[in-house]
Amino acid sequence: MKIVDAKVVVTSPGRNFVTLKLTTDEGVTGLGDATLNGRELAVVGYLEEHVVPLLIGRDPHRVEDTWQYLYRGAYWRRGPVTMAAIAAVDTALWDIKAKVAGLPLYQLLGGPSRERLRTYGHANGRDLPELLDSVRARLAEGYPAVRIQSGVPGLESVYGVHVTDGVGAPVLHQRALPLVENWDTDAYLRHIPGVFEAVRAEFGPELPLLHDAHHRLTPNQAARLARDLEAYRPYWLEDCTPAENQEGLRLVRRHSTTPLAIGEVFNTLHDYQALITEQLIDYVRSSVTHFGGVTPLRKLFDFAAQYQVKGAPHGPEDISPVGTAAALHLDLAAHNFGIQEYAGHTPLTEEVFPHAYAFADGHLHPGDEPGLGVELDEGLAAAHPYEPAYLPVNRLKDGSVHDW
Ligand code: KDG
Ligand code: MG
Repeated sequence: MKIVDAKVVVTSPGRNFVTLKLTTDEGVTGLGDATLNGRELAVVGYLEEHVVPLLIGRDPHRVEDTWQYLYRGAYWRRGPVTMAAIAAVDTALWDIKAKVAGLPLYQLLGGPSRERLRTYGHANGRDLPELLDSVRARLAEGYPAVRIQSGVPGLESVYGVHVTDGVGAPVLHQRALPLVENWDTDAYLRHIPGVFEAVRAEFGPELPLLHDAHHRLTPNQAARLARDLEAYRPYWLEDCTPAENQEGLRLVRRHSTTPLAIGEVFNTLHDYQALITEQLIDYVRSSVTHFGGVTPLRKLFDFAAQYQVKGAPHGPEDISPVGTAAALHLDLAAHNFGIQEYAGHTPLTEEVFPHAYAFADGHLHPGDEPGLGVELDEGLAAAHPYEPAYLPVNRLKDGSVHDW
């Protein structure tokens, strides 16, 4: 079997998605997600100019060899653009292999280790009443666990607290120029423990509560927050320090038993080496889409398992249904799966990417279609072309740029 066509499709059914579609000489197709939020066209260029010419004529069954060829063969390895491009190829090859086998991908990864996948949803509020309403809405939708993000008095906007354009669409990720948010770490650190206290008082001790600090704290500030939240037993504190500063997690760990999750911006297993072997974290957060594909994410899960660290793939709206499905197949098969973030997609996105995976009773299942179980409606995708979009940037009160 040979790859005879490789096409990159960019579409914006509410937000931008980049999809690689491979076709074989036997007419089997495979899809891979290459979406890098806010830098989408860089991955399109990498794929179209440098990867597609290497794929034509290759045997699609050589998944591991193709991964090594693209990773080691380029000499310039790692980085989000490279790894999103390689991820799309790897995912599309697994899709083809599983379709040819006539099996859902999770069967090729070892078969199911569980019946269904526990998820968490997002609750956001500009203030406490709005946040409590948002938690109620997630619980009504069936979510068994909820990430809580709250506005901070004195700040106009805070990570995760979506502003809308008046017709209900979140504008955070769809703007010609980046939205500028403001930030004050002291105000945030004073406010968040009270938010946890209020949510616990309203919903009781059993509801798993998660929180994302989105890389905004120094190790010392993160240690304080982790310690201050301990009494409310968070399920996890995510990205408490900037991802580059991995040594910082040692300080946080020394001061608190609050579980720590990190890694949505990591690209390779090497980024996790010290964090896992020193047991500084509890959950690895990488997605198939930004980690180079199913092949390396499976290796990360296996490595993490030796240290009782669990896999909890990143699942925001900017991972396409193709990337979502790929994660779900791995989650179902891996013994050390923890929880799957699931933000869902707009109805139009669901139409562009019809899929076999299903969300019911707060749990996901990848479905039993051969391959990933996701299609791409290319006609509908073409009707919703790329729109320039950036993530927000963050500034402190003195005007200097801070982590977003
Ligand atoms: O593109 C950036 C988003 O994926 C990120 O802000 C979402 O932190 C995130 C999460 O945990 O879902
Ligand atoms: Mg996050």
